[in-house]
Amino acid sequence: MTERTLVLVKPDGVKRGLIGQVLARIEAKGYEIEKLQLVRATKEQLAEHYAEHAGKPFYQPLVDFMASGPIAAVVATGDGVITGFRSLAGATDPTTAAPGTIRGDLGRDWGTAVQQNIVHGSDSTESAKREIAIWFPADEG
Ligand code: DAT
Ligand code: MG
Repeated sequence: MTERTLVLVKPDGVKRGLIGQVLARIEAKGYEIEKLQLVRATKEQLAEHYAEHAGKPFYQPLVDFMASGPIAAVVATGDGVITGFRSLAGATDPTTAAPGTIRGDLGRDWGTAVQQNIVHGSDSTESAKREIAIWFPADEG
């Protein structure tokens, strides 16, 4: 089924010049880039985006990190792109993410800052819809 997902290239990925590599992997897999924008996240956007993690010990460092520099926000579309992109991204912690994945191949400096894992990808149809509306408020679906 054709789906849409929200991908973010996080501030570490943008700083390290990895936007192109992330987009290339999405495109090489056969997904389409439907929308793409470089943004500075507002506090409100981050609070909404990471609402499920509010109150967890890593929440504040995560939000601070996400506000530390520009983010590339992407809507990608394709057959099964929601789980498909998460499989391209790899495990949350880049020290255990498999080689061949974005986090496994490109991640570094872990342990103290697992939140620096280059990309975000929506984890369900509901999350994708909710998250696309946060980063592309004018999106009509
Ligand atoms: P994912 O990004 O793989 O969907 P998640 O939704 O569980 O992972 O967490 C969101 C982000 O929060 C994740 O990309 C990195 C950070 N994070 C998650 N668990 C963490 C932990 N135990 N310590 C530090 N940061 C964490
Ligand atoms: Mg998540």
